[in-house]
Amino acid sequence: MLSEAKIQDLVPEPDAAALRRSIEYHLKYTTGKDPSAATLTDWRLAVSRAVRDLVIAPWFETTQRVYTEDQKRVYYLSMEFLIGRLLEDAILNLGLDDKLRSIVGNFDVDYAALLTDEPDAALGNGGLGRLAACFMDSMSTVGLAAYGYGIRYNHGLFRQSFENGWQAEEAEDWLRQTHPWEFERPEAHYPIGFGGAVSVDGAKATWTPAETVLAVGYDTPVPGWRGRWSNTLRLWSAKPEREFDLEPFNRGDYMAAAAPSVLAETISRVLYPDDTTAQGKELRLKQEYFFTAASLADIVRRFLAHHDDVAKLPQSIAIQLNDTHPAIACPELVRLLMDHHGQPFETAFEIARGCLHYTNHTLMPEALERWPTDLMGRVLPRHMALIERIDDHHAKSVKRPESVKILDGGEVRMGDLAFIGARRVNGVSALHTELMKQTVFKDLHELHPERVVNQTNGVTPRRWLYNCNPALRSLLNDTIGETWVTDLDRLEALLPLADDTAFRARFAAAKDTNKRRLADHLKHSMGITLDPTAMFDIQIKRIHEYKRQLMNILHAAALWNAIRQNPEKNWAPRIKIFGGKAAPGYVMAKLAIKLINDIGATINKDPAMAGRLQIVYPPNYNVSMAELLIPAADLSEQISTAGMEASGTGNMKLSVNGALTVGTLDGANIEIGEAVGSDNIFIFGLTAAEVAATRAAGYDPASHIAAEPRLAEILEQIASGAFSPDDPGRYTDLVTNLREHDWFMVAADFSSYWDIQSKIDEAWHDRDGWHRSAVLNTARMGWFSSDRTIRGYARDIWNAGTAY
Ligand code: T68
Repeated sequence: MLSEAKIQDLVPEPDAAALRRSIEYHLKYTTGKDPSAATLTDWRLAVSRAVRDLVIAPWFETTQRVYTEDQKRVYYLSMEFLIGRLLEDAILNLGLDDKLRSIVGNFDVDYAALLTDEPDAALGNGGLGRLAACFMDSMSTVGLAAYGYGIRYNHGLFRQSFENGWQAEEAEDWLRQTHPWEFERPEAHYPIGFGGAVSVDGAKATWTPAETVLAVGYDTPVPGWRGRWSNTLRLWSAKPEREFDLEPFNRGDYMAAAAPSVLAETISRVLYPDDTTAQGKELRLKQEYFFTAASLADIVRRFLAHHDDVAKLPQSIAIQLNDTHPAIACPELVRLLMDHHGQPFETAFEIARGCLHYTNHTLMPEALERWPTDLMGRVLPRHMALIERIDDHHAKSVKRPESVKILDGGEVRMGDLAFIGARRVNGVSALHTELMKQTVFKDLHELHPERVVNQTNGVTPRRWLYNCNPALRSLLNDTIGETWVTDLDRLEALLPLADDTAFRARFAAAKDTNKRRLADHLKHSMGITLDPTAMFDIQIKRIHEYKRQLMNILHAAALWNAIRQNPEKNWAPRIKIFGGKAAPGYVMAKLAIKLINDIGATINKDPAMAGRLQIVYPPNYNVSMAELLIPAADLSEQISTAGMEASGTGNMKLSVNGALTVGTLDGANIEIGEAVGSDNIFIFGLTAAEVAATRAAGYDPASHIAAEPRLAEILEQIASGAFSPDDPGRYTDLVTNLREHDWFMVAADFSSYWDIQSKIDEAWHDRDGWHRSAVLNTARMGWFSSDRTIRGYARDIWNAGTAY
């Protein structure tokens, strides 16, 4: 363990004068600007570099220490890292906030504007990518030797705007400006092959790819709390092996000469924006193989730099596959061990399986990746042959092979490949892990009952409490000290204070500050006015049928009808706030966005709703917007059809920030309910078992609609064009679908949702009781720190140590 003195040496508290000089230096010599000509972005880059300099020493120290002590290394392979902004995170981690605020102010630069000038690194779609980013933070904070590996997309998740209430997408462009946190590593490059042919000579196979691109690494240091440990995030960018083909160039065909570069660079050009449907696109397969193969080449190279026996790989390293996107790692590692290191197949497979672990994030059949065997065979011929061999090998070892084949109906089932090739397979909440065992992996689980384990998700308390909620942070620090930042269970010390009137008032004041901060932001960005004393009722997440934003907006419409009928009733003033993007090709989700905006427009312009009900949908929800919305929420909507949300992590962020949850018994909501207590959460709706039973018995939405006049009425209104007079037929299909199919059981749960929302109205009127519950939510959510999750993976899956 690093002694405290050593830590001080590594991250010396820079005095203000030194920090100031460093910023001036970087402005002048790194950015090349005179202070009088510097733009806000120039200043931001200079400040970022001055801050970055401070994490270099602990970064080197960590790397060296892991090397000399030959610590077990963990490799987290993920197609997505939804990082967000880095500057403020680094400043707060290092404890430099006050100093920098004053230094930057003295340069006559607006500190808040400087921080928000940084574009979000949006290299992910949603929960899966954000989880990877929280894990990177926690692995550094607990002092685990870890590397994240992913893709350095030129374009992250698209920017969303609303055109006449419809979602429009624009390309995102975060790399147009210099990204000051990364270091290009031109020396860390690997040729990655595609296509071509395999020649076999006895036991030896040689793959000659038809096409090769270079994977070039870009490293970002990931400092843990107070900079005492720093791991590396290495993202791969695709480059052409050669920029130009000389032959066409000499002929004067300049376009053809540049062809190799165009082809190579498309691989890391853009993040696929669909977070559910696994579309069998060749480019996607190439992206998956590209980053997996580069990462494995790097991992094996690092191992061989100071070991000589590849059979010992499983003792030295653990690889975590974040969903099936890097599942090609199994045949790729087998290929390296056989074709490059001379291992026989069985040994190679056992070594590979000793290193690999797989996290499943969804049970939805349309999200489970399957690749046509002819596509796989064409793009990765050697891997296709190895997958067949792995499939046969596994089938031979089991009694009923038919049910557990990787190759099925002309397709490669990547979930089964990942399961068969992994030492451990985990789900992301207790319910999800149970359902995995009973459904998608039933047969495989019966064959390998020790393989499936649970690791309930968590969120980093640095970004999602300390950094995003300064008002609550200072209250917590004043009351219980600062140790909660790395030991979130300490929040339990707040329990007795839930009954302390003075403390509750301060807790409520912090919430009020955050609501005003959000209201100010929306005033500036959208020109709308929010009453900060109203209930902020927030649903923020990707737009999906199973997440049921539709049920939430139907509730708003029903509330609108009810308030108009009885305006004098003591309604709890509510502002329903939505945030989230739909996959560009997801027609139903995009229609739901338009419906939210149509119903919102009708409600917002009705004078009878003033002070009672308002709908707000700011466009382009992203990590930075989440940091503003989450601390301001009173009510957190977690209303998925039970059995469909694997875990959820927004549910955790909102609750730890003192929002009360209205939710179904789905994913981690169940564990959140157990932690905060049934009096402090609003649970409604069918359970996962009831959803399954209802479906099995032949679900009939029409009977539920007939029994619930409020729902029947709004469906009539929507179908007749009450919210879309410009196009009365706009929602005909949507309503027909609800009346006749309703796969996500909105009709079955609507009454229960309406009732719980009425209870929530009552609870809101007892504001003291509400704040008491809010305090208890914060106090009891400590277990949902991603530090706890990472310690669980280290103990149960990776068998790796932590320094702190
Ligand atoms: C989410 N999955 C789960 N997928 O939906 C959520 N998919 O319940 C869970 O909390 C979270 O993972 C973390 O475990 C996703 O976010 C994707 O983003 C995704 C991306 C590409 C392809 C498929």
